[in-house]
Amino acid sequence: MIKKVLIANRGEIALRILRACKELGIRTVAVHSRVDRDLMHVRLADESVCIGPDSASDSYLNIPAIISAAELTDADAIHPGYGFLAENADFAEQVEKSGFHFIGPSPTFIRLMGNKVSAIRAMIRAGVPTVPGSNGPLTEDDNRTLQVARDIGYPVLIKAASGGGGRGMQVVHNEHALLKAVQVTQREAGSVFGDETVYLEKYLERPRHVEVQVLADSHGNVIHLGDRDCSLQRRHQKILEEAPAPNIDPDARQVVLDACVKACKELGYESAGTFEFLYENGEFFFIEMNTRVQVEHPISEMVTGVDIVKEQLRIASGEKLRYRQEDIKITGHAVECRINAEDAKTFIPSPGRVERFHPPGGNGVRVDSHLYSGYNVPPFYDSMVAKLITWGDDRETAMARMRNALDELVIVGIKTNASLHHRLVRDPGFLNCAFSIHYLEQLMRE
Ligand code: MV4
Repeated sequence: MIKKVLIANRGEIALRILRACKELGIRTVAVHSRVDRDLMHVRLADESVCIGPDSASDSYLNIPAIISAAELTDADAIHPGYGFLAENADFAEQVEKSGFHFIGPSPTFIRLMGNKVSAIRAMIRAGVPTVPGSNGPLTEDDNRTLQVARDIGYPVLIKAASGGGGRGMQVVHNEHALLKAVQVTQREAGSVFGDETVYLEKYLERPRHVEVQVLADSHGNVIHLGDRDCSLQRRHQKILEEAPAPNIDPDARQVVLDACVKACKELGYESAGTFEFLYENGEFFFIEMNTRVQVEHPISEMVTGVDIVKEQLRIASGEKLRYRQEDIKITGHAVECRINAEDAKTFIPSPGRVERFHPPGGNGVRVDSHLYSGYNVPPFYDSMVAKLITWGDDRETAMARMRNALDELVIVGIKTNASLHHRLVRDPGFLNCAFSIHYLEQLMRE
């Protein structure tokens, strides 16, 4: 069993990982930037190491500093959390070459999924439904590019193979615009990602974003923990998520859940992972796979009772999964609101001192946050400061509890987007599940 974990992250997820380690009797090392010395998890960790100045590139992205800290403290494993180095295959490789466990899948697998073209090809081979498209890079052969687009029909979307998360994409509505757009996207991809490879897909105009959570151990055992709807987003930043995804065709759901499990087995996946799909007119289309624990993992924990981070730690220790698929029952409904330190209308970040913090409570309420009264939110990192998560027997109860939780929440001293959530959880279109990935941005425009 892993005895000591270095937590290569900050904020709420560092605290979440620390709590899981403590429950399992694993010792913890916090690494932090200079400004982050007062973080909650730094105080609670068995040991802490300052790995650099405030800027993330000098600290949480500083691979040699993190590996040195692991050597200095004699850690066995490194948990990357999400963001920062979590999906950096070179980091995972260096962690392993230095003799530590990387808590996540192999560097090879991270690389396979990091390239969206190789990810899609792997999923096609494994029988996961993908978006109709080029199923590979666009070539120099313009006639072939034109033909692929003609075959799938306009509008089409050009995507960078090294993109993902919304960067490096362009919609094309007709044949006249295609080749120019391909060229522009290639140039952009080359300068932003250092890789000009682009591919093409049918552009789905009003899909929902539905993802499937999986857990896979090093013995070939794989389970899914159901799905989540993450459609409510702005500029590719998720704002509110719920599990299970509401109003999904039950047959299509069962097929896609089984396909994800089968794909993990065939591809030899290990650790927690997420398959991202677009869902439109009762059909699922794979777009990307995330090889990390995600921000929204708690809602899957709430409806399954499985502790995803503890399972990640156990899997990295070589243990077998403690659940078979039959053991997993999706019970009730969960929703998560991401509370960001930002202006609710302009989205301008609002760092500063939190004069007063009062988290909500009660039956079915979970708060994942590193905030405390007197904490100073630094301006250097992501603005998310808390996740409010509620559970109920059904979607209505979970939403009613979220309305209460938002009413109880007190954060004084910084601006937050809580009022946006307050509005969302009363919005008739949202409550009736009449939404797509464009819903929130449309609502903001009105
Ligand atoms: C798409 C799409 C429509 N059609 N692919 C955006 C981020 C990246 N993960 C994939 N994205 C999209 N791919 C096809 N073929 C629309 C999006 C998209 C989106 C996807 C998920 C969540 C939010 C989104 C917001 C805008 C566009």
